[in-house]
Amino acid sequence: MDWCTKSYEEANHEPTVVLEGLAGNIMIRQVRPGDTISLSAAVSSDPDGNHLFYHWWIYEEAGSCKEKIHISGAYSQKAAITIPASARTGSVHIILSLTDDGEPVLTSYGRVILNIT
Ligand SMILES: [Ca+2]
Repeated sequence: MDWCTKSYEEANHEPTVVLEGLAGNIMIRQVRPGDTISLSAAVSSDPDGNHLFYHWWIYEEAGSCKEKIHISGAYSQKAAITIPASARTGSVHIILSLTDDGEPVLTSYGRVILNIT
């Protein structure tokens, strides 16, 4: 609400999520069991020049793959996940929470949907 009462320069603005260099915050990829998938949000930015904090996490309720999946580099600009070789079908939804250190703190979200085929 600072946007309403303060000038642009005084208010904090939410970070801009950019996944894998694409202009967008949702990405859908086809993957195979055993694949290792690289995730990058390195070109994301903040209009105020704030420092950014990255957190990649799996939104288990949204996906249909029941295998346990580990994210390496979950708190980095770049992360990776490996699809278990035992996974035969289903989807994995990965959320990126991108949080700035402005006042107030603001978070933007990106989503990567992996369809296992
Ligand atoms: Ca900001």
